Amino acid sequence: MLSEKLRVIVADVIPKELLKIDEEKHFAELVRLVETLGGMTVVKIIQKRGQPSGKTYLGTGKAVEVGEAAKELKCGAVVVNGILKGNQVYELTQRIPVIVWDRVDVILRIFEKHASTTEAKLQVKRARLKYDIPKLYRRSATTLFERERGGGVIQRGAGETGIEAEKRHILREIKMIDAKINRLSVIRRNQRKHRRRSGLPTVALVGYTNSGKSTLLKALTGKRNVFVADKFFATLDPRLGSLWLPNIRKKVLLADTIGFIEKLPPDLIAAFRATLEEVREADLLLHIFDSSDSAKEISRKKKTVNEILRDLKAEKNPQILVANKIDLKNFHGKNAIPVSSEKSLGLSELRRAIEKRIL
Ligand SMILES: Nc1nc2c(ncn2[C@@H]2O[C@H](COP(=O)(O)OP(=O)(O)OP(=O)(O)O)[C@@H](O)[C@H]2O)c(=O)[nH]1
Ligand SMILES: [Mg+2]
Repeated sequence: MLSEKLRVIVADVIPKELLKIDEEKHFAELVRLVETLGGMTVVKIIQKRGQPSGKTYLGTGKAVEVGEAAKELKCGAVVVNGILKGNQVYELTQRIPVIVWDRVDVILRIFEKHASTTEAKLQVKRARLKYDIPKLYRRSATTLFERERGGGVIQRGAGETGIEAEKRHILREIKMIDAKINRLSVIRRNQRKHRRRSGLPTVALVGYTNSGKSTLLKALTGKRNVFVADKFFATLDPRLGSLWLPNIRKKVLLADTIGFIEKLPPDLIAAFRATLEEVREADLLLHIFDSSDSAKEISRKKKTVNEILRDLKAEKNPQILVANKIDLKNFHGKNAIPVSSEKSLGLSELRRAIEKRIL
């Protein structure tokens, strides 16, 4: 077989007022997410309408059209760039004969694929369970519907009791996972306390996914076993490295974190709270961005990162902006320290900036 890649149609609803829209740019991030998952985007479909349909997200007719295109082009999945409600998933699957995912489904699947440590796996499992609860009713309704069509006599009441039982079971499972995550976060907290007692300040690397946080950690600390990849969410089990600051003769700890992305649901962030406590407690944040992005992308991503920092109650922590990947494109911004983590450019300037803020 030549390729076993999942063929995907990506779709979105855009307000009518946006007259010209560059499809390539609009879908660039979702296409990368699909790619990270091992799929390939075959068609990009944009529907212009005031707002997504409450019933089917895409308009009803458009949904049928997308379903037909999926069949014709042998696609195995349709991915919607927004966040679908339970009933919208149900209504869409009535019209589209292949898998229907939303943006969060894709992100969760990438997380599931990349999680390697016990803690990361638990966090992802929790996020998945939480995300699936609102979809339970409709999913069960689908099964009911199919069974009814098959001629079986199903009492609706019985089905709903089943759904309640399933929901209770999931909530119990989440509780168990929380207990395990809590045990692990107690260990982390103790490690942090111990570090604090030893007087080592912590600097946390934050930023949009794929901006080069892990590469910068490697470049600054020389740490070898840090995973770097041209993938979204390469890091789910962040490492710590130590950084020697020669001018102030001090050692600081540098903490990598998971990457942020737009429309990351609060539950997903909450699932990673144990890992992200590091960010809130850091003495200094290095906010890394990819300076080879367009100005518009840079500001969109910075805004997303700052919003997530606010969610994490870390928006007031001192922050240094770091413009990474300057080897790809000249960077002229004034408020950021230009570096190339890959080519080791600008690192002494960055070290000096850290020294000034740590003193
Ligand atoms: N050209 C260039 N590429 C870079 C630079 N820094 C990182 N990269 C590349 O950017 C990609 C992402 O780098 P990572 O360090 O894994 O990014 P990250 O921010 O840790 O990403 P996540 O953990 O997925 O959130 C990799 O392919 C790196 O090789 C740089 O300074 N210049
Ligand atoms: Mg990383």
